[in-house]
Amino acid sequence: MTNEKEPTLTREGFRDDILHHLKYTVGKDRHHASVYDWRLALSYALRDRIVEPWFASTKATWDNDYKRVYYLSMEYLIGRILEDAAINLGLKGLAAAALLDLGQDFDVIALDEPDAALGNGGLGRLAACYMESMATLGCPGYGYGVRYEHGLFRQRFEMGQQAETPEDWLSQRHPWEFERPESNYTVRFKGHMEERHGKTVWVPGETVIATAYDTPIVGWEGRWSNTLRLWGAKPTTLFDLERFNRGDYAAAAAPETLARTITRVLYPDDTTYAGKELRLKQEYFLTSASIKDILRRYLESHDDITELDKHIAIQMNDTHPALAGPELIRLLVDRHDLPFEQALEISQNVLGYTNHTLLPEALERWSTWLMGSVLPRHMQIIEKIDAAHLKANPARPASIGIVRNHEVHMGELAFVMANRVNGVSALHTELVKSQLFPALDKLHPGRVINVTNGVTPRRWLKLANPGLADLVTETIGEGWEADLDRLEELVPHIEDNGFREAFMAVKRANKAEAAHWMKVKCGIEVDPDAMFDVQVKRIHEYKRQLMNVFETIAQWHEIKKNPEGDFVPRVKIFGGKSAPGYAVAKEIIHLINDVAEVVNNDPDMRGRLKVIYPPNYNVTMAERLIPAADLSEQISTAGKEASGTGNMKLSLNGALSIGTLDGANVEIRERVGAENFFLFGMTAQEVIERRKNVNHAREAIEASQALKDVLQLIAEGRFSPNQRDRYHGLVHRAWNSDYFLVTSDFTDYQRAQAEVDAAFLDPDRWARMAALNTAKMGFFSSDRSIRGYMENIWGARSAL
Ligand code: B1H
Repeated sequence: MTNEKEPTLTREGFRDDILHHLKYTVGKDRHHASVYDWRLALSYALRDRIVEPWFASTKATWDNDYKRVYYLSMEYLIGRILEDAAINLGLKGLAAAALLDLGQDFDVIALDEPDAALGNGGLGRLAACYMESMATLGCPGYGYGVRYEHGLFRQRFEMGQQAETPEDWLSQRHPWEFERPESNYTVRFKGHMEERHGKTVWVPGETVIATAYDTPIVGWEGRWSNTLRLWGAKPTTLFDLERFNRGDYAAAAAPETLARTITRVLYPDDTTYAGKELRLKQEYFLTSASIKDILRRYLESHDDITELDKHIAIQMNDTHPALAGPELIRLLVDRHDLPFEQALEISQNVLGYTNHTLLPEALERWSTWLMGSVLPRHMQIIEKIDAAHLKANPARPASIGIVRNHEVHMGELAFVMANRVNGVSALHTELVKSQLFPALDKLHPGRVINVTNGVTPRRWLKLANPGLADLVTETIGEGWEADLDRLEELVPHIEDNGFREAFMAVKRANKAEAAHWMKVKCGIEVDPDAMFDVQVKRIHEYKRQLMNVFETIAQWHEIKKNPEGDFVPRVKIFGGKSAPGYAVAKEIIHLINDVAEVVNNDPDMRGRLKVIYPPNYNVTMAERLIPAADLSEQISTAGKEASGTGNMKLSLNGALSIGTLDGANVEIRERVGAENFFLFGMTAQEVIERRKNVNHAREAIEASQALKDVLQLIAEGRFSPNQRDRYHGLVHRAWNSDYFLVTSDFTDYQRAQAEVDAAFLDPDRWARMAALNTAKMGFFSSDRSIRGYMENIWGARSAL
């Protein structure tokens, strides 16, 4: 599948391509072109190079009738595309050289691109890594998603508090997509059911058109390319001319407003579901358009709809697209005249469901009233699925029902409709079986399997950390990018002083670069020789940024008490957004910023402690901070973080972890070895036990003078001098409820932090541990994850 034209591509040729696009696609001459114009021209020139492998991949799939995999996700947190595409095509060097001839700087141009932020956090970023790995592995596949006009909001800090402004990535031209106005489907909502000639007919009350926008996703070395198809919404009737002529312009535009509302904005909730009618409509919009498109493509080259399950697999990324089951059945029954039982069986053979969380607030439930009013036909079908499943399992507990207490439980629906259900780390999968779906797991043994998450090494090492990537290549040769297990070959080199020095020199350079960026971005000077202690992820109580701030305050207090003492210098770096409606998380953000203000302006802290919280953490910021991290904070309450993927990225880039036995931390620790992982805290089982003691928080605080002092300092208003009672609520909750057990794990966390300090004081030991982290991360390549999905869930084969 290699692009045969590529060897002939020269620096001059590529320069001409860029100039051609600048002139004929962008419409600018080179003397008046802005960075934006150059970026578009470069993007189009690169995109041209994807088209050949893209067409070739599509043709190969048709010609060989490969099994196709469809990934349905409400989120794709892609980030920037240009540099990633250039690297995968092997054209970054050539592009940079060609631009140099034109007086332009590749890095400046790449940085001009806005992040495609069509996701909240880990779940959306995972979908993006998986799309890239499927292309790398030659897994014939399509991603389906929503083309949100506004991705995840931009975060600002106003007096230390999070404020949100709309994100606006589509206000600029988006050069990576191809609009497909000819690929469109009518999606229907509301209305009622009627009996006509013995058939039930859905008479919809609202309709919108889903129209396709395709982005080619190119894999490593451009050997294969898949399509990410995002659906935009268009009105079925443009506008009401009669109303317009009467002068009622607002009412005339109603159809357009209705349509555009659906794809207007990404719901900014991570691990909590919104429960809003519009969200249900978005989910059905994605699902319906995708399933119709899938059936259309299937029937273009196959006659027998009953053979569908031999030729395709559909993966549901959490329950957000779980209407795929009822929708597929609806189309098979109502349009293709299959009996319900057969439609059910085919659909089950086709579908897979990935669960990403056990948190009760994230488990989608829709009232039967809302489901029945937005999707009356689907409500009927869901009840039939439920009845058929209950009938097939007479000796069952009540808890397996899909419809319970007048609510549709989307987790149970997805489980029943899927032939494989998977968790995202070994621990999480065990908990899916034992805590989330115990009865369903017993009824369907073997259905729940594990596929531990992974991250793409192309973006998270090659692109984000070119210094380390080059060192790896110098040390073990080329090819590790698509065979990450080869990082293991670094292990013997860790004994070599020269290698360790080179490894730490890369880290030092990355830290210096990040320090410069922090100075520009936050106006705070940090010492690149201090330990960079990084916690970057969504702000959530279960992720326990609060415990990290408490520890920061304890450290500040220690230094205040002993200003002449010796302390290991640390820069505490935080990054992450809170859901706009999540008041407790917003309070934690406020506290971090308040503590930063006090710490960073305290002369006693100079050379010892700094707190940095750059606003608007996103994929691009992750690419800056992760390569500069020494310490990775993975400190969630055990049993709550399904997997984590930031933990993998940080280890891959040579950061040591301080963490709990949660999610994929367990597997990371297994691989790097217990002596190279700073473990602390209760296990998932101990967490459950601990909560039975209603006085757990009070007892934990009473047992620790340091923690008592921390809470006292916060309560006194030492970090909020102009509003001393600001954190009374927070302190009260720490003493009296503390569901996520910050106080119970705090003392052990401090103990582990002291061990971190001791290790950092021995640079040679630290270097060995850091290099070992990189060397042992091969397993966490998303290529390994996708192979697992292909073999154990999709039954798909590589086309390469
Ligand atoms: C994860 C979500 C999530 N789990 C609901 N669940 C959402 C749930 O908009 N919603 O309604 C959005 C997102 N996200 C994360 O998935 C887990 O917390 C991480 O531990 C995991 O690594 C990641 C990928 O599997």
